Amino acid sequence: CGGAFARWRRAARAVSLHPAPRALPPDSSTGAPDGGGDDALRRFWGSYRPHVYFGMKARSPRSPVAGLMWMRQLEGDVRLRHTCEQSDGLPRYGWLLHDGAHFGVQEIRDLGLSLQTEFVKRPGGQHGGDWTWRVTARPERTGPQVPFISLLFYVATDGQGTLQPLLDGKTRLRGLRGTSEELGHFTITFSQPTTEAGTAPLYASYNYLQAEAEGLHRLTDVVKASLTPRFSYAPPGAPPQRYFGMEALRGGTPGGGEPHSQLLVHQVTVALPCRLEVLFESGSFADRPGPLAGEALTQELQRHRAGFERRFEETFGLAAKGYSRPEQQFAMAALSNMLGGMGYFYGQSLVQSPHADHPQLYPAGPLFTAVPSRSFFPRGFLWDEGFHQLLLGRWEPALSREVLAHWLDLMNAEGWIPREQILGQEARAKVPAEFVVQDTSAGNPPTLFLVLQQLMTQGATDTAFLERLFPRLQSWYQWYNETQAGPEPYTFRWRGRDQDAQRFLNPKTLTSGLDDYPRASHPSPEERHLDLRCWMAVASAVMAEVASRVGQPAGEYQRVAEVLADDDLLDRHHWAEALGTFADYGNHTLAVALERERLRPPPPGQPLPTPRLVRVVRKPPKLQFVGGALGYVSLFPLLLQLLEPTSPRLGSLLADMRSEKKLWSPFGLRSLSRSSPFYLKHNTEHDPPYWRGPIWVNINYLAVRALRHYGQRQGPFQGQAASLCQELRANLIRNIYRQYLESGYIWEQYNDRTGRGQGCYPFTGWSALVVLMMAEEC
Ligand code: 6A9
Repeated sequence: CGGAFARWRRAARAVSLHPAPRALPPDSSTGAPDGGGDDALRRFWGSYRPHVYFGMKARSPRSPVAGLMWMRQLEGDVRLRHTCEQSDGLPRYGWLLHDGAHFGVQEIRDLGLSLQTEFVKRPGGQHGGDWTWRVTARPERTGPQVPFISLLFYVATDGQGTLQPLLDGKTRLRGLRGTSEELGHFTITFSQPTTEAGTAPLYASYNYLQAEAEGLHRLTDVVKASLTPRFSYAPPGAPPQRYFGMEALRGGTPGGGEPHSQLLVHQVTVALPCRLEVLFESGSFADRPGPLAGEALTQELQRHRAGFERRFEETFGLAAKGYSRPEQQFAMAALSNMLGGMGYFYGQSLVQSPHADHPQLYPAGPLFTAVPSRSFFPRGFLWDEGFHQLLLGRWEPALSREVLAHWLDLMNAEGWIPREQILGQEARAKVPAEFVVQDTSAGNPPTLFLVLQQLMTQGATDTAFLERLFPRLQSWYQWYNETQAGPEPYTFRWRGRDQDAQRFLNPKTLTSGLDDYPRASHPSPEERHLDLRCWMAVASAVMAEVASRVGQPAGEYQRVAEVLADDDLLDRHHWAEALGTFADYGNHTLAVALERERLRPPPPGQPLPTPRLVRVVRKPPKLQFVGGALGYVSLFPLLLQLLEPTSPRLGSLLADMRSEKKLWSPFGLRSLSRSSPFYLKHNTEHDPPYWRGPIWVNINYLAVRALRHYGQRQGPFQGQAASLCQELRANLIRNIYRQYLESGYIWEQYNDRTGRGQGCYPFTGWSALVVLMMAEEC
């Protein structure tokens, strides 16, 4: 009975938030000026719905949302575009300019059609001010001839607030009046379509829908269910043409359930080219100089564009470094996509504690974060975020501070932060059920320490900020030390490796972030993971620095930092003399292979079952350094700059890096050596190689950064590091830029033989670090 109670208490701790005062000042994301201050007000509205092609919401838990859908009215091929989907096959889309606070300019190329979607905000009043959208649609020379299109502008509530349609005739929604908790009263106005230049109004057909939805994740379904092809588009002097338009829903809302959202949609069917504007006006904004529309809007956009370019050059200096105009535009787009990929999510994770029988709901909370990919992973990932903020922290340190605070505020009473944040119904809708639950014993590299380190170096952290973070940082640091400890002092081990070793060529280690990177063939408590040890060395050093800045005892952090940076101890735990490199240690054999399982012949008349691939182990494993795994993990002591500039190990890592038989490619460092038996190997039939050869930009960024570091420090390898830095940096920039021009996108990874982008796209999470590589010369 006492045992059961203790277990219950521990299970409860897993879903209790950390008791320290919040790192985020109260109300820091509300629109009220007396709440969070200027920054909060400035950032209240934004394109914080990165999973839709174009949409906005406010940073409040249940904000009303606005968005755009469109259809090309092509005979026999009408598709509704709304959420970013790779299966839409758009030739390109993304932000060309976006400053993270005031405005953004996006280009979307569909087949036969391009859309420019712009927004500008205007401060004023008590609730985050006004904003206007401008959507300009043009025909594209390539692709099918699109005679006319429909643009569908919508506004939806998320469980609170009201929307009241303002109609012009029966089918034209000219605007709406609304209220919500944090927005107060507001109006939205849909302007009539005009020519591209905004001069003359254009003929258009209108449809209008007022409906309920089970939630924001159902908006597409509701609109789809309302479409019928019975409408007629009949500009004067031309023959009428049928088109798909919305009409009132019959037979209830798709999905059923209690309606949670009110939805108003304005459909404009119009010929190309055209331009439309949507004005949001806050009721509390009394002394507005005039509507933010037409010429006034053009001027505001112009002013913001000029300001952006100036600030971009001041921050990154690419023109001064001699980059061409198209290269600068590429870099601006990369940064803008990371900023335009910021989301504001609110909701509850589902987590599994070892002390609980079932997954439990985590407390509800907000997360303001960049996302790795708008189409494929439009949500927060812990270690990705550290890389994102290395870039965004240069653009706007205050933004990074807020993001850090949001992440730390999601910590539980054990000091754990969920790795993948699937918050809210829209986020949940994108993830297959088996991936939703987050394990409370699962870690992920603590890259947020790199961000803190960077911000401190930039002089962008005041004591008050560090004081608010400190108790949480302490717990986070302690969580790693206690739960991810290795078999010996000062060694570490990722928990959460795949248990079913039979199924995999090499059981994965998702928690490390390097998924299928080969580790010991047989997971065991004897394992020591080199990458985690190096992360902990950085974490310790940063903790020491933060502690001393906030006047807390720093000695113990400092001591551990020194122990973990000691090259002799590192050698003892991780230098594999026989392999000539640093390595993991564990229960390992290389004599493994995937083979078709042998099945007994079925009884007569029964069909032959399909044999699966299973792992066969030809030689039993033994405790040893993990061979056959030269790659990113081996480089970690260099990547995180733990080696002394005089260390002979530095020389051998540089040689491995530069060897074309091992890690070097003309497009960047490959994740796994070409000489590894795991190089480009499937892990199961359905699990293609991921971190087994392809080039990943986050680690390559660390490599360039570290080579610069060693290139600036006296030692026997200084010259070699400096020249590798230049070569590697140039290879990466050249290839990522070229792939962008050719494919229209920045990618999740790059092929080590062809340089081609692969994996998901657009991926303007850490791959956008190319901007820093351009800005930071060797
Ligand atoms: C599975 C599929 C619609 C994998 O960038 C995010 C992470 C990285 O943190 C990690 O290091 N990516 C890398 O190895 C993507 C993970 C996506 C998992 C989602 C569900 C949903 O499909």
